[in-house]
Amino acid sequence: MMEKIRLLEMKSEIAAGTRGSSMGIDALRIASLNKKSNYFLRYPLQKIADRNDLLWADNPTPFGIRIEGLVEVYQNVCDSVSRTLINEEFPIVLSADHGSAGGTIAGIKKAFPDKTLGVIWIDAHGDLHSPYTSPTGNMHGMPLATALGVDNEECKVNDVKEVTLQKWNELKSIGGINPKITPDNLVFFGVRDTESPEDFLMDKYGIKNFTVAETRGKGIEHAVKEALSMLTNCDILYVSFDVDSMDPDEVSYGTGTPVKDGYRPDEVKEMIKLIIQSKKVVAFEIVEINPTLDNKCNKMAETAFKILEETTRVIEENK
Ligand code: Z70
Ligand code: MN
Ligand code: MN
Ligand code: MN
Repeated sequence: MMEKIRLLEMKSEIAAGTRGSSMGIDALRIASLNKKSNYFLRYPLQKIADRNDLLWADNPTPFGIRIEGLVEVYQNVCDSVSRTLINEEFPIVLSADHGSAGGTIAGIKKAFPDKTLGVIWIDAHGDLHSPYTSPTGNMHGMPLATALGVDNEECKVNDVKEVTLQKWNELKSIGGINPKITPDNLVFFGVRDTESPEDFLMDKYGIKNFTVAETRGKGIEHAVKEALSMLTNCDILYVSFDVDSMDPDEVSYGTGTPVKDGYRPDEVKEMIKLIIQSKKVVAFEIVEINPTLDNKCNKMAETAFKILEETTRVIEENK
């Protein structure tokens, strides 16, 4: 049986500090047309409402910038992802900034409340901040903390307004289950740019990070096998692919927060393929493509599109 796929388009870029990732999905479309691929005609595509209108408004919550908009984004993504899963379709979330991923995790848990969910997070960043610890106030640095239900108040550096904390608590509770994942069921690949409050959490909970060097040293296949063996207690998995996990020189800096010494595109493609072949993955997300920053025309989106197309093929041949 072939897996039925549904594309979910979420153009929210309110959680990023740099403008332009909302154009990332259209950049993927252009890449598909240039490749004469009918990818975007092959699958049903559902657009999810964003709150990018807030980009033109004042933001009253400095340590959770546009957090009130992100509550709506989480809710909308959660509803679409859970409906897709309940219809026995596989959601591929094409998203602008990584803030959406907290909503995706909420949607998976809403659809499968009794299943143990594991998360494989391929990213240069840990995205483990809370309003108390964020160095920037950008919400795309916080989705995993909402999924884990951690505030990390021990590492508090910001004085956070009551209204921000109220919205933060709303974010954590979307989907009706909090926490949605436990730290032992979270595995990182490629994380190399964290702040000390994130390091504190990774140490405290023993969150495994396969660094780029470790992944290469062990070989992709062995590293993925090891990651999956850490998640054997999980019934289902979610793969979140932030394109800044890749080396900026390989993808022409076409992302908001490039970090040097990342993966080559062929490495992440292989990694994702092997993870999907475990047959436990129920949702996949790709985020943070920013064509306005690309110094080589549309190279990032073209590279990301190849990975997306191959990933989709593996999902289809899975069942
Ligand atoms: C930094 C912060 C981040 C993605 C940047 C960066 C977070 N730790 N996440 N790009 N995807 O501002 O919290
Ligand atoms: Mn990220
Ligand atoms: Mn990142
Ligand atoms: Mn485990």
